[in-house]
Amino acid sequence: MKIIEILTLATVAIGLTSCGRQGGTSAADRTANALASYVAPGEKDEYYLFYSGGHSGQVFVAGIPSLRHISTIPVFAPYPGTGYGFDEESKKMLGDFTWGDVHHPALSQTDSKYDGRWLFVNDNANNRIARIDLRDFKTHQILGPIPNSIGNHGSSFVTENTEYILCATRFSVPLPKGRVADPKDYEKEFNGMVSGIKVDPKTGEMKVGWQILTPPFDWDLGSTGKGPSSGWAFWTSYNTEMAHDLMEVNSTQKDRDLCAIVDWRAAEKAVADGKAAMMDGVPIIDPAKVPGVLYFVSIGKSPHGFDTDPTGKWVVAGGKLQPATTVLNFEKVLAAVNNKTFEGDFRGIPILKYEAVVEGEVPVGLGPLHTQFDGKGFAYTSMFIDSCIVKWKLPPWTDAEKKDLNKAVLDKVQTHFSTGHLVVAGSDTKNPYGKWLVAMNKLSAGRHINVGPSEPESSQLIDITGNKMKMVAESYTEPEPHFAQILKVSDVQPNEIYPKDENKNPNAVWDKDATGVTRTGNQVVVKVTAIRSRFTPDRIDANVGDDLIVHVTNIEQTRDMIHGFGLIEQNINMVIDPGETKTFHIKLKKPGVFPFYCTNFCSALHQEMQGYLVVHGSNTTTATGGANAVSDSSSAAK
Ligand code: RUQ
Ligand code: CUA
Repeated sequence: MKIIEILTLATVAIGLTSCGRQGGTSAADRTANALASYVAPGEKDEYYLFYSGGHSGQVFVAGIPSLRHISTIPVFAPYPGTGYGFDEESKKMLGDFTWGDVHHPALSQTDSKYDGRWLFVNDNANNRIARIDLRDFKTHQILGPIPNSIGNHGSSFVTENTEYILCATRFSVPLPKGRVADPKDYEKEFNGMVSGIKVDPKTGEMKVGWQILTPPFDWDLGSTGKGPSSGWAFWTSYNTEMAHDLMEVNSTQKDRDLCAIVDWRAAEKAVADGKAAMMDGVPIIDPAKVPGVLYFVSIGKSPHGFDTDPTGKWVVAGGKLQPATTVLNFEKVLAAVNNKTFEGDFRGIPILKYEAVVEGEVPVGLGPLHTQFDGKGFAYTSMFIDSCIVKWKLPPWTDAEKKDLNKAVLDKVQTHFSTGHLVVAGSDTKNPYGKWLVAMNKLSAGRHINVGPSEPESSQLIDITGNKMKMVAESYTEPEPHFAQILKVSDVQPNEIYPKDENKNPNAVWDKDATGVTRTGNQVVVKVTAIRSRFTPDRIDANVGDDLIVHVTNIEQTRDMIHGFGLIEQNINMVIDPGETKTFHIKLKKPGVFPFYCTNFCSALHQEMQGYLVVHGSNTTTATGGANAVSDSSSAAK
């Protein structure tokens, strides 16, 4: 049977595949599970779950253990709920794009532990990386499209001290971007890329540091090293065949795919030593000419995840189409690098001898994708085809286990259904919190009330404190969670307001006397204050053809005293937090009286928080009524 038929059948057969125990539904289990995930009214969750919103372009924040959705952080798409994409600053960040495809959130780290500063997310679609600041849970920077990089999927992987966000391309194209070649000449003309995005340690500001040119494989998921693998990074690939059409068949021909092992410190040094050539403003390293930057290792059957354990010694690949995970021993990888234990090369890049670096292949079942770790020597792998999570033991293995690695497989719990990513709390740090695992499932197959043809995605919460895993709760989300990060609530201290003395916006105004309307030629600048329950000024006069720039400062200093600024029929919707200043800019195209109002219910007199934009049809601000209508065509035409 063809691989793809197996995959399709497996999807159809969901629920029929056996994955060990069924979720407990006895009365005692129901009570225990409910208590484990219940957060009583007035109580709070212990952890944040930041999960990617996929092609919604957003990040969702839920609480653990309740799995309740708490807020949405818009990143790559406008979001009227927070006014994102309407004010000048966020519009500028979004640029010409109104969507992105968020896959893998990564919390910033110091010494391989979460430092509670930033959350980085990648955009698979438009080759970008964004930084969310955990002081206000808002997007503060969008970098990209990254030059020389197409399909920013193998991303965003943070290094031990957030020196870099490392990214690898899913797609390959002729480089530099804009060059056209026939896809039939794929092998010769197309290239992939690994990018090192440098992060400013103080501000979190990102910029493209350097890139490593690669063959046109489709790089897939990866991770960064720590401990013995400090300074290294890993990616699988699924198209070593270098196919460019009929991918599901042509890219699954080989039994093994070449995966990347990158010494990013060597890449950094190569650039410092002048060994890179510039392309589109970025130093590019050709790894065939700069030995020691890139190595390959061949891993079974279209591998997907490539995850480093908390000690940094074990790196685990999930082979989508082989029923096992492959465990590499990084100490052996280093020995193979140093002793040049290679089994050949591909385009001048050494291929590490598989037998010299592998510790074992663990027969976890069908469709292993991603692996997470609890820091106690156990690994948890998501199984797409088998629809379950498998718990297994990391090396060192006993002799009996080594002889039969089935013995290292300890437990399976069924998921519903076809789990993609999973996350164990803190798995990518050197000290995981453990305790909870969330399975992010691709299909929910009617386990919820019917909402029509499209079903929500499901997430399931699994208690991993005991020998046996225990599923305790499930919830549904908007499209579409890929990876997630779990952060202990006590490990971050978000601001409650924007303090007045920290507002450095030159257009902020804090009292009535500073507000007002200034006209310079065709430009009308308005400075507005918002406080319960009025805008000052509450009347703005301007003319058709004017550039209207409005700065609104919310002068409240009380948490959650938020005001909105909705301007009718002008597609303007700002939301201004306490102490914040936001700006919109529009060209006035039609005459009329346009009410503006507060969109965020702020007080008993919220409804009264309104005003008028009067757009006169001529250049005289005194024009009114019918005269306005009459003079409209002439002034609008200019
Ligand atoms: S990939 S289901 Cu976009 Cu994260 Cu593995
Ligand atoms: Cu301000 Cu409602």
